[in-house]
Amino acid sequence: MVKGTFFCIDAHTCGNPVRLVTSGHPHLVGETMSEKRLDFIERYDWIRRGLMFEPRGHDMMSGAFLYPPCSDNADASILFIETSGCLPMCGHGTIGTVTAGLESGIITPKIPGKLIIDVPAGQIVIEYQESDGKVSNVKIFNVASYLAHRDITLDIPELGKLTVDVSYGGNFYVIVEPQKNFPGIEQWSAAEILQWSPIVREVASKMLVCVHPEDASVNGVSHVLWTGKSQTKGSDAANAVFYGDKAIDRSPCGTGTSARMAQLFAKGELILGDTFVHESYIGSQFTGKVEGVVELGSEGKTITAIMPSIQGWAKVFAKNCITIDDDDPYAFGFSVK
Ligand code: PYC
Repeated sequence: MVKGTFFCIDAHTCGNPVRLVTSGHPHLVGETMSEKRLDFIERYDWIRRGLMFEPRGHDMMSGAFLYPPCSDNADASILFIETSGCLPMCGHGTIGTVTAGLESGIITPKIPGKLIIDVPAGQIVIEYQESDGKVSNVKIFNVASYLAHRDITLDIPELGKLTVDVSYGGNFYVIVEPQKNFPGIEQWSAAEILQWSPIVREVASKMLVCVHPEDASVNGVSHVLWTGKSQTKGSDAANAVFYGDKAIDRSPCGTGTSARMAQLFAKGELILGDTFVHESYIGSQFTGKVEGVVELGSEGKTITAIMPSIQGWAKVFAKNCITIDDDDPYAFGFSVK
C-alpha cells in the first residue's frame, strides 16, 4: 500500500543536495517549529528515512518541508530533514529551500527580496537577489551562535589526543584545527575524515554536555568540523563538515560556518563586522559575517554570542514524484555500513 506520495524539487547548494518536498506534508502538532520538529520525529520519521536514505536518497541527502509561518511576522516555516535526523537549523538547506521555493512560486514574500522564516532553532531573516525568475544568491541572518566549550582534550583510540572546541551555530560542532595528530584537511582523504569523525563525535558526546540555553530540545554534538588550508582564491579558511553516519558536506556548511565564526570571535580572531569567506571540501564558498553580538540565556547566566550571516547560492536541477510503498522491502530506506 502506498503510505505517501511526495512531489519534490531537487537542488544543490554549493554542491550539497537539498530536496524540497512540496507535497505530502504531514500535519504537525505544536505552536513553534521546535515543537513541530519533535512531533515529526515522534510520528513521521518514516518519511524522512524513506526520502533521505537509499534507494531514494543517499548518505549526503538533505531536504526540507515548507510550512505556514508559526509567528505573526514570518513568511514561512522550515522543517529540515536529512540522513542524520531533523536538524534544528541547516544553512545549506535553507539556501536551497529558499531558492527552490521562490523560483517555483511556492514562497511569496511579504516584502520582495526579504523573508522571515521560523525554523526549529528560532527565527532567521533572509535577503535574496532575484532576476528573470532565478535566485542568484541568498543571505541568511542566522540564529545566535556561541562557543560552548574551549580547549577540550579528547583521547581518540588509535589516533591519539586531539584538542578541540565545541561551538554552536544552529547545531553543535566539534571543531578540530590542525595539530600533532591531525595535519589539516588538505592532507587527509575523504576516507580518513569519514573514519575518524564518528569516533571524535562519540568521544566528545560522552565527555561534554551541550544544551542550548534557551531550548533544551536543541542538544548534543551532531557534527564534526575539520579545518585546514584553503585552496580556492579569496577563501579565509577551509573546512570539511561530517554529518550523519557517512556524509561530508559538499557546501561550506551554513551552521558550521556560523559555529566557526563564533569560535573565532570568542578567541579574538574575528571582531564585529568582519567577513569570513569559508571554503568547503570541494572548494565552494560561503561568505560569512559577524553582524552583531548578543547575550544568550537568562539573567545571571548568560553567554556572549554572535549574530552571524552566511551568503551562498543554490541551483535547481530536477523535479520528481517519490512514493513510499510499504510493499517495498526498502520503503523506509537503508544505509550500507
Ligand atoms: O549547511 O548548516 C548546514 C549543514 C548542516 C549539515 C549539512 N549542512
